[in-house]
Amino acid sequence: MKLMRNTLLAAAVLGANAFLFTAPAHAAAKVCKLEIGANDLMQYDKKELKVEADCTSVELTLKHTGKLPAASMGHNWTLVKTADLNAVANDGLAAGLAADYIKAGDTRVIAHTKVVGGGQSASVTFPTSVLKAGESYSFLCTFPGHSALMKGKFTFG
Ligand SMILES: [Cu+2]
Repeated sequence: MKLMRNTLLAAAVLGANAFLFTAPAHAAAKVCKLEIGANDLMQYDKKELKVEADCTSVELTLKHTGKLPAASMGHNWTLVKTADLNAVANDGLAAGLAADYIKAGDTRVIAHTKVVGGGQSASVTFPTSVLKAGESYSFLCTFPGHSALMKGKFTFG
């Protein structure tokens, strides 16, 4: 019995060493790219975005496929915990276009793009180390009045 336990332990140690040898930390970096469109009808073209657990960072690109300017139909992409969605949207109202309708120093905002108008794109990159598997996340547009329609589910893990 003792011999069997030692054998299992040796196998576990060998397994761990093999993993360390074949997967150095710098080679494990994986940037996962996401794209989402937004239009002049105050809509995103996706209701859900998913990031796999092995992604080390996310590069999201928002494309405004409409024609209207940012001042009247601007869109951003903002990532929050679902529980913070309404509060972040409400606090963003007063922040104004120059601040991308994001309250200054809002720590509930995990990541966001700037506000873009028709024909424009914006990207944001963030590490997945700021996300927790099992947490409920949502994305939204914080342009005044838009989050009623412009929101969706963001899943990690
Ligand atoms: Cu919008």
